[in-house]
Amino acid sequence: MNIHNVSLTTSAVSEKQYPKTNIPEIAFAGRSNVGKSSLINKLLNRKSLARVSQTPGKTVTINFYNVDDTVHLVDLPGYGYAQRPRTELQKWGDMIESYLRDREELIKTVLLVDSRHAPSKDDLTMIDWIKAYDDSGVIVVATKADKLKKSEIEPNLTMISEKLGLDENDILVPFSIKDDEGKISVWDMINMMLADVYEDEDEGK
Ligand SMILES: Nc1nc2c(ncn2[C@@H]2O[C@H](COP(=O)(O)OP(=O)(O)O)[C@@H](O)[C@H]2O)c(=O)[nH]1
Ligand SMILES: [Mg+2]
Repeated sequence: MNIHNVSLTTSAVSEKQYPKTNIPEIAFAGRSNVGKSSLINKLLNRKSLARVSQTPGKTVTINFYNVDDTVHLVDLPGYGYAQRPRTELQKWGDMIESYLRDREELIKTVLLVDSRHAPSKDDLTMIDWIKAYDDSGVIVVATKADKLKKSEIEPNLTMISEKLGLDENDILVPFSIKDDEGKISVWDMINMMLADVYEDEDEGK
């Protein structure tokens, strides 16, 4: 994809603030610090459009990045951060669930997990949630692949795939911000999904 104009459209704390434009959305979910913002920056060739934080957690917002009025890449609030007060957790859950359930523009939620570790209990809950609202196959991105030795990548992907219970409809790809391989794979998938959406729209005309 040739990217021309990218901007943060909205940093939403509630549904009312979600963009009103009807551009398809690809959302990125995963625990705090897994690399969601870094992946979005990498996809968009931007150093710090999406805020990459050293101290994860804090505000619960859904951030929408408009790419050439063609797609919104959506940075969902992270989970798995221990010191969150209960009210915050509740807010996080309500926000994510209503977004996954009700958001018409959402065409796919991509789950990010750390390529070095077994998925957490929260990751398993998240994939169940994603599957509950989309039965067309999950895309899982295993982040920080540069932190593994080359020989560790395949065995780790196999382990992650087993733990998440992935099947032939699901896709698991390694990703790193240090090279362009993962970026190309993720863009290929996004472009395929967008082609479907825009093709259907054309047919509907
Ligand atoms: N080595 C390496 N570090 C990464 C990668 N992706 C993210 N990080 C680092 O992981 C930390 C958390 O990243 P961030 O994008 O803020 O995670 P988020 O909380 O999921 O948005 C930052 O210090 C990033 O620089 C990667 O592919 N390789
Ligand atoms: Mg982030």
